[in-house]
Amino acid sequence: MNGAELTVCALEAEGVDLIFGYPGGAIMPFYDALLGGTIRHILVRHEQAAALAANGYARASGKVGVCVATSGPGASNLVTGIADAMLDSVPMVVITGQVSTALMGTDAFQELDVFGMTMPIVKHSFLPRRVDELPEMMREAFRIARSGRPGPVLIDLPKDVQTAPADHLRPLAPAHVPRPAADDPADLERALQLMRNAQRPVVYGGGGIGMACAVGEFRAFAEATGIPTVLTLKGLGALPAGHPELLGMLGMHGARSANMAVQESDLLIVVGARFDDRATGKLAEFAPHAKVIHLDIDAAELGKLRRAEVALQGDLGRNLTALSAVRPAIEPWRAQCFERRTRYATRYDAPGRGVYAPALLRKLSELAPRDAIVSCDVGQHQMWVAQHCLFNHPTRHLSSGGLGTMGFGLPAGIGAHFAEPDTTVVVVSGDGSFMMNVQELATLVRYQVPVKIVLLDNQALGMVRQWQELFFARRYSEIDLSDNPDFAALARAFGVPGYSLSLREHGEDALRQLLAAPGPALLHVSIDTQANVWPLVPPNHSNASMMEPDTDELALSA
Ligand SMILES: Cc1ncc(C[n+]2csc(CCOP(=O)(O)OP(=O)(O)O)c2C)c(N)n1
Repeated sequence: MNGAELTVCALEAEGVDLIFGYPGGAIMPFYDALLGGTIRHILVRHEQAAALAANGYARASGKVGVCVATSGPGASNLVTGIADAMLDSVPMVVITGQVSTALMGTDAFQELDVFGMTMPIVKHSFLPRRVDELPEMMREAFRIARSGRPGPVLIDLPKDVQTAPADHLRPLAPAHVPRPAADDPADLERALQLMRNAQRPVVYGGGGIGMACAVGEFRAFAEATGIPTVLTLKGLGALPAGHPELLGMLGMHGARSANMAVQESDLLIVVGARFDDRATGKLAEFAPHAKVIHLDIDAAELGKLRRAEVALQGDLGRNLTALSAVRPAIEPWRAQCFERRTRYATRYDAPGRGVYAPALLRKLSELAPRDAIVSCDVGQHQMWVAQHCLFNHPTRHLSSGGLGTMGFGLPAGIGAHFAEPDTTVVVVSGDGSFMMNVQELATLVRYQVPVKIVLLDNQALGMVRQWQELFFARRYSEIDLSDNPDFAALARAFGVPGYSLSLREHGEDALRQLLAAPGPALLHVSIDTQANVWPLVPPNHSNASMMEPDTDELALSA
């Protein structure tokens, strides 16, 4: 056995049965070792897609996603996918080949300091110099990736470490990650006291709920306390769509009733969320009257952007269960919140015969199985997915929230399929984003991955166009994509059935046809080139100042 074979055995010992990657010189011993093992390797067509597929796999399954690339350009192509995992707290182990230790620092062929390059975007990194370091290092890499606040861990494997004899070594059993304790009863009692005294409490739930596997406890908490709840982009699904306590998403493109409730609240119970600026708007004016109870596993988040009256760092599920003991007497507040939810509910009866993207996405969500996974790209369509698709669990909604990575949707959707081969996976993309990882159509075909793609084509970098319209006096700069290829024909050229849709009245049939396709399929949808996402809180404004289509933009910027 050599170091590479030992590495493969260590992956197997960690329960890894699938990895995404792309080979090259410095990682060849590892690829050779794969031939003798049980791990299935998915060959993507660009390393960025390997990192994003591992990322999507981890988001959908909760398991650690693994990707592999060679040194130099292979490693640098992974960077965006690693950063994406870091900003969205996704557990990943990233293995890169490195030149032999004797050549390191000599500008050898395909030598890049990936350890240094990725330092700010990983939870931890390893660069073993001796084969003896491998067993402990592999176990630590997986422990770190999945413990506490999850994140990506890099293993940069020099070629001579991969080829070194390792017969005297064995992989270690996976590390046990103990569940954190609940918090101090005195802190919990202070939180309960704040809840008892609150007149206008709101729960603000984020991605941490899903990652802590605390969805059940969160739902029980919402039902026991009856506190109106808003969710972040990454928290969507923590309460299922249509849940009686759910007001909707908060933030820049949030629901009016959700943002109004937060702004008026006198107690904010923040659960696995981090006061991201897309959620809070202008921080100084966010929930100005609210005291804060903040529950988060990461001590660095507590008090980072907003002081908390009570900070609870312990186990989310246990703390939520402890806080479920109180049901504040807040009937008038509940009635006011839920009345506004009805009053400001989305309408889908837009005029015209063209496809209205929000209505199409709502229909897609109604026609797809309840547990379908929607993986989206970045831009207007991403916000429409968050606003109009119906999510029943956070793992059903794959969206690049922190980094906003165009090109995320298709590879993450591929990863999700491999995590749950029997689940319907839909990729919703834009004409700009789709081109960033379009080569992965070849991966769909090679593995017959039955991902369904809905490509919303507005012939523009729509979200940038919208901002130029609203905040740069319609001075449009480099957003035109009217020379797009024929996407349905492009899909067919790869071997993926491609259809087109441009009339609203054909929308339902087209979606049914797409969902019924036995393998991968793409629906190219022409939408209004001027469509905007509403409502919108202008950047650096309070969430109280939501723009609607007819808002006077000058009045707002005053
Ligand atoms: C890799 C990357 N480059 C640039 C951006 C900036 N950006 C955000 S949204 C957007 C436009 C996306 O266009 P498209 O995919 O067509 O989606 P649409 O907004 O039209 O729905 C751009 C350029 C980004 N988020 N990611």
